[in-house]
Amino acid sequence: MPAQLRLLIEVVARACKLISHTVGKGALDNLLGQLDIENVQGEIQKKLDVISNDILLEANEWGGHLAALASEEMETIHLIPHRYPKGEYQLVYDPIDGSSNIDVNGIVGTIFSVLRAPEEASGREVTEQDFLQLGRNQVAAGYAIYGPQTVLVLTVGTGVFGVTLDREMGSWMLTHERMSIPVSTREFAINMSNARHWAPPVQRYINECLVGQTGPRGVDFNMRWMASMVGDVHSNLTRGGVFLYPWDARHTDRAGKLRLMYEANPIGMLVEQAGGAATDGLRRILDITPTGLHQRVGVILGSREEVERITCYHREDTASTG
Ligand code: FDP
Repeated sequence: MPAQLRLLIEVVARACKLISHTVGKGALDNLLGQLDIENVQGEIQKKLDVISNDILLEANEWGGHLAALASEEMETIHLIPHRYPKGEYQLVYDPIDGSSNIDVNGIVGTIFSVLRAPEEASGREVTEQDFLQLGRNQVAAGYAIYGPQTVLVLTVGTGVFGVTLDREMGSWMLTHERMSIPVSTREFAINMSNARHWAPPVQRYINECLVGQTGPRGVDFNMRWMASMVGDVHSNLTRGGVFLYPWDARHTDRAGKLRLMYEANPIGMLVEQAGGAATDGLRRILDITPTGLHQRVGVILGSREEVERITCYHREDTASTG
């Protein structure tokens, strides 16, 4: 692994350790609740969103491994200041995924994606355009999940592994080698309260799961919804499952809720590296050409057989409606 990439991952892991510690303090350090400010997506920022964003920013600025960073919480990219050495990578992250869980002591996480700065940018400052690369070009991706245990799950394109934070020792221990998503599953994760707004292929799939043994699938399904993508995806990576946050008819102006660059792409890379699949219903997530840093996308990912089935339902629907 290139030295700068190794350093980048070490720095991100160290920052995640600090975020884990901070999340664990909660009300003790007056860290719950929201601020009176909105991020670029018009969402009210929680205190921990802002603190965690700054932790990752400050940890990564000066090490000489990055050319620039971008985050859910910042409108545009952050260039490494001239006083620090510049590196060849670009980091994109969601500092706290599942923010609505913060105040209820539920699962939250940090998601990150690593891109290489384009060669043509070597003699100049990188631009926002330089970040708009296909997900399949990511050189590394990962998440940290802050639950009963803090686990960092990582890929550099050669499989997926996880390290658990030993809180007493302050060190990461390799605990999950070669993580893989079972090809088949009988478990789905979706916010059922949005059912009436989904497109017909998603309604068809979930309805078939719900009727269980008596329906066309002939088996009963189980459901999970942790309201944190990292939590549900960690469950997929641990025991299989399919996670959906699909397009819905309330927002005809946007392709989905989740963000391509710092949610769907890194999780898509991890899921594929673990033997699963990730699509937006029709296209492989990692093949979607980004048009903006904060672009949204429909997401269907996890156990391969189920993702292929849902994608097939979308294709059939598109073929029949033209
Ligand atoms: P959140 O908005 O709370 O940060 O990233 C978006 C996300 O959480 C996912 O982690 C989660 O799966 C989903 O949105 C939760 O959305 P709902 O509140 O609509 O269920």
